[in-house]
Amino acid sequence: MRTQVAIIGAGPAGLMLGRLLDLAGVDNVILERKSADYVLGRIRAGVLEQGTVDLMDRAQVSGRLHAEGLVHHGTELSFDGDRLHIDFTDLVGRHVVVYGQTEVTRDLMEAREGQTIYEAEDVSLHDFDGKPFVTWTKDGTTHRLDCDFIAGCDGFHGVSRASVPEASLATFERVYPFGWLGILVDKPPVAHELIYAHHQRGFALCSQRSPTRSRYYVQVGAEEKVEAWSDTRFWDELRARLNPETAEALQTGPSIEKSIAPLRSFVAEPLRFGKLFLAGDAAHIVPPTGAKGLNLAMSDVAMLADAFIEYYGEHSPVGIDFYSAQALSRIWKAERFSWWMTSLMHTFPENGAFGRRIQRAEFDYLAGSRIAQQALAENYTGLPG
Ligand code: RFL
Ligand code: PHB
Repeated sequence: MRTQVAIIGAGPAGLMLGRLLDLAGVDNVILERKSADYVLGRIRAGVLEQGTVDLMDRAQVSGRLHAEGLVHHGTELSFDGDRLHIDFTDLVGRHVVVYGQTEVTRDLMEAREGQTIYEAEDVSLHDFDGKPFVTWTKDGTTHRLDCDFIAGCDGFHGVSRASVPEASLATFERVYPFGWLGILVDKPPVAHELIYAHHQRGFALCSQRSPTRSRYYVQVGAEEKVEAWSDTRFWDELRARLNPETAEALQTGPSIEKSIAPLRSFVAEPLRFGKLFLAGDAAHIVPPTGAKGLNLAMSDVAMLADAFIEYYGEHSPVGIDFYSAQALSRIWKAERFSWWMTSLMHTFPENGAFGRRIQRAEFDYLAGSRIAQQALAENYTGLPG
């Protein structure tokens, strides 16, 4: 088999890249290790920046997003019960849209015209400094795909970044000593907007997927096991971290999904190795506090798609040469914001009393400064590409 761009991974990054290339007439094949149902079953992000919504428009897959997505003009931060409303629209004239990553993935899967090979095992990348090709096995047979370029969109644990010789790659990482325990429940959200809550017991987040489906998170120790968290224990812990009115209004019910995600900041540099390009979680991880992971993956592939389209359309390598530097500049700003919001909102046992006072001062500064709120709103709703 032969194609122009071999895409590894059918998460949101791989599927969006494939869609943008299909629309531009650039031939591509996606290779995915899991089944389509497995990919759709992963509950992850929920908040889309305007740039991501615009990209869904460009990809002609935004019908359901506009019909069902929930426009949020602001969010609430609370610190030991003190509440602060951040009005994005008033502060920076922008908003975000709550629409699950699962739905983004479904919309892209349904629109897919090019070939996607699911359940491709042992995907291997070859000769990306010369004439690249990819091999995999399926149903006991080994297959080979020759290509001009490989796009590594296979997430943090994928094969693409792992195929790069260690000496060619610089990595920057911070692992946080905690994770988020998340629960999905078929009950209306406790509030119209998201609530990010700092509490001495730990961080909590009230999020949502629709008017009848809610997503809640609590910060837990890195060593915690999901089996130790009954629904009752989760709800009690969440209520203890919210202000009394919110805790009172919370509608609880049986969880339909429950999982723990570790928190990490990570960047690999550069994003190009000969004919291999990294995009999305394959290249970087942010802690979920700033809701940036999916949005960053989308902005990476928008840049990468444009680079490939320019290469094939205008026979110009400028875009592919510039991709790594252009994407990394945006990535590091999102890393900074996600780290900052994580530092403000979580409890860090090692910070001690001084660290807690500094967090409180940061919150009080934010509460009293429109300029500080504008900086938060500008970053949360998404910096320009
Ligand atoms: P994905 O989604 O991990 O997809 C990678 C795909 O590659 C496949 N794969 C392979 N395929 C072939 N061969 C191999 N060897 C392979 N290895 C892996 C995988 O099966 C998978 O299908 O990466 P992508 O596309 O870069 O997308 C990134 C996003 O998924 C991620 O950044 C977000 O989910 C992060 N995130 C959030 N981002 C936001 O923008 N807003 C949010 O509100 C938000 N909330 C979250 C989040 C992530 C979370 N978790 C679970 C880490 C909340 C949570 C709890
Ligand atoms: C979510 O709904 O899953 C979500 C929302 C906002 C975040 C992280 C996760 O910052």
